[in-house]
Amino acid sequence: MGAFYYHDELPGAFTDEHNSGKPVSLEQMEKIGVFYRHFETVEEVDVVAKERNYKNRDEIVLSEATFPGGPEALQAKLEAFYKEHLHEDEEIRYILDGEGYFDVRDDNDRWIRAKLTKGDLLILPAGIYHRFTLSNSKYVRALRLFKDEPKWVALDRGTDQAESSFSRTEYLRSVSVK
Ligand code: KMT
Ligand code: NI
Repeated sequence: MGAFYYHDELPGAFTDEHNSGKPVSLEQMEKIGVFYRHFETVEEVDVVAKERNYKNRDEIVLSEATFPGGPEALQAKLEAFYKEHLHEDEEIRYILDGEGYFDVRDDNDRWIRAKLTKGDLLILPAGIYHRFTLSNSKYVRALRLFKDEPKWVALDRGTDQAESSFSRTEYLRSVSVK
């Protein structure tokens, strides 16, 4: 089941839990445009996929045992996922096994951490600043859903490309009217 809380902003490995003890409600997540559901079966995910017109999907596995290039290559990949960025499309993930942390910025630019485990579906809107990491168990298997050709290029915060992107402008407009 998903857990949502403010990141403690304390030093330590980014794969640590970093739970500040300040929970965040699902209403708060909705206000910043984040969609969350827990589903026992992939059939239930299929219903949402149909409603939202996600026609395609693939599977991603991140684990020290199977990552091409071994643990060092996985660590490098994790560091890339953990750089604050946005995408021009939604980021849609359904956790099949293992666990991971998605951090998203709230409306005051503070990090909210979503701890996801098996059965959790998370949809990040296009244009929201976020980052991802595995937990210390260093293992996740997830479905990635998308509409057509996915635009998964990460636009890093602080670049003109991210700040002036269509998705950023639209995202800020959408949360301002909520
Ligand atoms: C991403 O884009 O950050 C990822 O795909 C992370 C792994 S999905 C659980
Ligand atoms: Ni991303």
